[in-house]
Amino acid sequence: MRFDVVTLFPEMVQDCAVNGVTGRAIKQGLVDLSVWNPRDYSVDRHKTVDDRPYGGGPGMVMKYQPLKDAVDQARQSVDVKQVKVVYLSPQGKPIKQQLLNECTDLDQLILIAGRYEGVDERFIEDECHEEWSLGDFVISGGELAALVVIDAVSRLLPGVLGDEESAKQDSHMNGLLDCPHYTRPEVVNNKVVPDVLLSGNHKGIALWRMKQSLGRTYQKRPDLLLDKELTAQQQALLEEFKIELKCK
Ligand code: 4GY
Repeated sequence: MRFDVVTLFPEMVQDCAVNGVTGRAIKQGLVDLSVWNPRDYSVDRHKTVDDRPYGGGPGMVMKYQPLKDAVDQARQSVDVKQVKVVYLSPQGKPIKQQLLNECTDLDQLILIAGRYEGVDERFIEDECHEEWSLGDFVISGGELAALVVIDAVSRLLPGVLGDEESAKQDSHMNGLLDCPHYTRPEVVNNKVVPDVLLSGNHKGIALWRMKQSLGRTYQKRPDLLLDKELTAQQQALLEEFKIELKCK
């Protein structure tokens, strides 16, 4: 899969993406990353990419033309079928695991990282298929949001994670929060590791983990349980968790 980021800070994106899981995916040839700087497509002698907002007010707005030409180059640099252009902003659709899962079918995902007060609305309307948000807060530019999307989608691609660290086990892949994890030593601050995890009983461990996932979701993110169908076994595990909670 190929990612293209349109950004005034191409080094920020490249320097970050060469590390960790994304870096390994790129080295393995499972992911391609290209960056496109609108400044390289500015046509005036000052290489202008922004201008004052119509109607007045503080800050600057990214101009349509340098952005449009940068996206066109990104599109024309490969001949593939499934292409999506996404603008990242707090006005976008909140990013959920499901949305990212659907991206794994794409050949090319073009991410637009805005700066200043944002980009000319006509660019969003006419050149972007979708607008996505990390959440209800503001960061200084779309680069970090683009990196989040690249990381989250890359780790879903076949071969990127080893069998050991498989994405299938991740929190949210099943619509639930992750279970607690423990490693050595067996006692920390007088707290012992839950017995079942030391038992070697794999069936028992799997059931305990599912119960914890359900219980933590119920306690920390009850909203996630509203749009989820639990199996009869899961309902029973959650009831057990609630009873144990009352006993504490
Ligand atoms: N939240 N989710 C977000 C953001 C700020 C474009 C410059 C967010 O995705 N991006 O806060 N982006 C950018 C938006 C103009 C500031």
